[in-house]
Amino acid sequence: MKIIFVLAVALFMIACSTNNNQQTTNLSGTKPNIVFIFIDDLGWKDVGFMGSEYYETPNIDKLARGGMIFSQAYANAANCAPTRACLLSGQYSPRHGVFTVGGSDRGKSETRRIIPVKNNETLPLENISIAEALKPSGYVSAAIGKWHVRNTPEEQGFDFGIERHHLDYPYGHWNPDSMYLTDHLTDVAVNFIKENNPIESGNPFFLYLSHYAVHTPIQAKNEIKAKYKTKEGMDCHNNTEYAAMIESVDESVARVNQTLEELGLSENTIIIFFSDNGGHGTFTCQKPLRGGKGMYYEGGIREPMFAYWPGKITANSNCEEVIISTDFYTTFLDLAGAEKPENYNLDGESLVPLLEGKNEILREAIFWHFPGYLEAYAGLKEDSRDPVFRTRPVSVIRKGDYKLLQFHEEWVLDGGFENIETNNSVELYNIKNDISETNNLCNIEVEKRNELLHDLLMWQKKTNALVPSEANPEYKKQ
Ligand SMILES: [Ca+2]
Repeated sequence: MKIIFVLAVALFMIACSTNNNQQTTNLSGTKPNIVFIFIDDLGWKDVGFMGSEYYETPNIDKLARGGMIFSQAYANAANCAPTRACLLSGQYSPRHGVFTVGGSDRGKSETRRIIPVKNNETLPLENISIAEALKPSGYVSAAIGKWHVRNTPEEQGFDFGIERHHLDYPYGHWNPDSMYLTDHLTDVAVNFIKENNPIESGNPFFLYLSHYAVHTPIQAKNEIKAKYKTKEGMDCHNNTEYAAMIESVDESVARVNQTLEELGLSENTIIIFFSDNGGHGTFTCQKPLRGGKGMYYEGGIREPMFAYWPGKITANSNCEEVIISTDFYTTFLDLAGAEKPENYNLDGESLVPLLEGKNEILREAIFWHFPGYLEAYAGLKEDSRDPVFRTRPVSVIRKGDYKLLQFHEEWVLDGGFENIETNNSVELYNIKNDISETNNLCNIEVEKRNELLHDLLMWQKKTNALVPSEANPEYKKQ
């Protein structure tokens, strides 16, 4: 028994590094089919493979354990639209201006100290989407489900696009014929795979399956929900309806994988599973991470993620490298052997070396920029910085084990660097030692703070990031 345990630990410790017993496969330019399964608002702990004992995701867990689990995978933003814009464009938010959903001036004006930067709700057409970039390599692409960046998938270079309104789901997860949206999108995805079978067409496909689940409204199938009613919850994982929504996602993943297996496509297909932001504080939590959807603490931006590709990605491997959703664009180009678009900034790095089992990430840091406001959920106490907002304008850097948050209200209005020791404009955490972000090291590890702050300010300059700079005349001190 003890020997088995030691072996299991040894397998788990591969941690993106080469397994000596296995020949490393070169994956660049192999043109696999790419299936990107994108869940909406699914929190870091909302699946079995990340440790939930309440939510049941046996099919997701099976694929996760059959591939590589990423434990420090980040979304580019803490809410829906900006993460999608970054993922589809391969660029950080300052380059396309999609910072948030709707207006950046959420909440009451009298509670906002500073004028936020105006949000752009449209991913500009001149942006070269990942579908456009894959096209020269022969890829047929489909965007099925939530889009959220204006224009249409077709206008952004997808061969096929379909979302909720085409399928007649005007108000939520059910349509007037009592069809469940997660199932419906899965039907469309399965049909797309069958109709674009690369064995027949000769062209690989890119399937961007973007579920509306598990975003509000929280609506589940009764027959699944019934099971959770008798199951004991754990901590903040105890909402039967939310759990049943997650299980429907699990069924979707199973059906997509089963289709690939039946058509004999598995060995030429990479499946990536990811979510766009943290779980909604009303229905779930991501403990031990701090916060949830809408915050730039770990719970708002860290995502459950795996990559599965039988025979190519080592099973039971776990990758602790820090990665971010802008990396997918670059990764897919690498897998496709596609050229980077000319005169176009790409902010991500290819994850292919990690998938091959090598510890190779060249960049030193990743960044976020959120120059707006997101109001707190009514009546909900979360571990945000203040009770009124989930986040106020903030920029963030993660470098090595450290993470620094720069809060623009205090930075601009309370003296910036000059008063940094007292103005509460900066928070610094050692994420490795303090995953819950409880111990602010701003005035303790001063050298580290200044290093990260310098890098963050340089990055803002490099990306022409618009930062809030003007006091709000309507603000009233609370
Ligand atoms: Ca979302």
